[in-house]
Amino acid sequence: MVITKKHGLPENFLWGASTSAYQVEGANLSHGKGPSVQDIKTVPAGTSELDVCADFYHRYAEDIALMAEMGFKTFRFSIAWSRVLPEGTGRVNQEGIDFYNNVINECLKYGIEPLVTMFHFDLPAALEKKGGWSRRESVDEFVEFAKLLYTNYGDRVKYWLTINEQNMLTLVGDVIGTCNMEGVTNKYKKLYQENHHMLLAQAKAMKLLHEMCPGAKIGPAPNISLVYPATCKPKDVLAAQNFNAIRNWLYLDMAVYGRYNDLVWKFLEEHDAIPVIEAGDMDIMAQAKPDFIGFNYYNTATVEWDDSPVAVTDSEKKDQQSAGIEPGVYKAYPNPNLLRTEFGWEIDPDGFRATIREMYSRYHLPMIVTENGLGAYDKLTEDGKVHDDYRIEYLRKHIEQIKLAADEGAEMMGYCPWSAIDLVSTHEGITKRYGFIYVNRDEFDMKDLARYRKDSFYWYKKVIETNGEDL
Ligand code: BGP
Repeated sequence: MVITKKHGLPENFLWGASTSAYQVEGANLSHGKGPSVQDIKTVPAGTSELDVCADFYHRYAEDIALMAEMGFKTFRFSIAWSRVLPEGTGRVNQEGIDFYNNVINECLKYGIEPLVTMFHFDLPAALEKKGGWSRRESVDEFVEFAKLLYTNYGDRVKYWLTINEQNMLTLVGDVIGTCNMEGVTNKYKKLYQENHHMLLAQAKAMKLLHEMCPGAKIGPAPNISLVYPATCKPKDVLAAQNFNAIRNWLYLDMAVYGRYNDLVWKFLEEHDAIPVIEAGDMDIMAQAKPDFIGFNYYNTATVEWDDSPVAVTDSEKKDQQSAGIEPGVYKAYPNPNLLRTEFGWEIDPDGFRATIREMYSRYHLPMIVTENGLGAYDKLTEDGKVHDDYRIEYLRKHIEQIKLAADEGAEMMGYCPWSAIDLVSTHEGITKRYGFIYVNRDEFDMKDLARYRKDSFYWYKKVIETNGEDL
């Protein structure tokens, strides 16, 4: 038998870009939408409220037309749970249902496949007030939400993502405004119980989609960054394996194989944090199968072994891309070989390929990049231009690595950088811009919110036209 392997990017590669509801829509407390955890958090100092964002709620048609002009094959956006279910469960807000119907139909009008994230950091506040993901009921609440989405949109949406960056919700939820640690004595116990409920909710949602919408495809969307050891000291290698397990593999081992990662299990035992697992949970996890893996990649992480006593706390500013410190397990190490963005995030295109290789050899599933990109203080010139050559450079180098990984055999389905259009960052305001489309507003001055095509807009259009040949 002759075995042939496909190489390179497929003809139907899904070029596009991403957004999330609470970061782009605005209208956060109007048109029947209930508040989410993002609307009740204290916004970080120096950043604005979420009532306007990029005003996508009112300008989606104009924005999707611009995406079509770039040649998008897909558009990844999320559905705000509390826009369709203002209290998280029960009463449906028809206006919210209609809004996403309009967004989906607008995409399809241009032949753009909607890639829908079901949950992106915005748990309904009504559910959070009852205890959020720490309650067992949260599993059924998510399934109710999933069923509502499949019922309303399943006839047209073929690609679904369950939970955006569940690993970051667990590791740095305090930074992205999704978790409240008040009065909690054992943070691990709380976080990993919530994590178990999310994993189960995800598994049930994957199974349900396959039952309700045969032919539709679904996958998880964690933030995956390969972890390097700081040196070739064997202990540093162990530390890197620890953090790889805790940051990355726990989530994908569960989504794909339905089992807890052994190193993480041991870590949880040592922290008295084994979650309550009910009879049948693990069967459901094992039966649920993703069709592909969606993943966000910004850069790699580097760690060293840490021998400090448990009392040492993490003094480093922690966010999605920083490893922080887990005493006796790993400690962040600034990689001296990498450049950084204006916001201090390391830039590592080779690490992108290394991450893809590792994921493919572990899981052998098709992969779609659901985020990747560079946040910067872009400047609009007098004549309405944005010369974001630094972004083009970043994206070009990362796409080169996807192509190399695909040549090596990895099945790459698509690429959706962050973000389609400027939107509000998780904790650093809207002037940390990522989009191909500039939104004319500042942090507190809403100006006219007009849209401008950045240089990267024209560049990406050409990349899509040539299926990645002309970078
Ligand atoms: C990811 C999130 C996005 C997004 C992006 C950029 O972790 O999924 O929602 O915001 O990071 O991060 P930031 O907004 O912090 O710059």
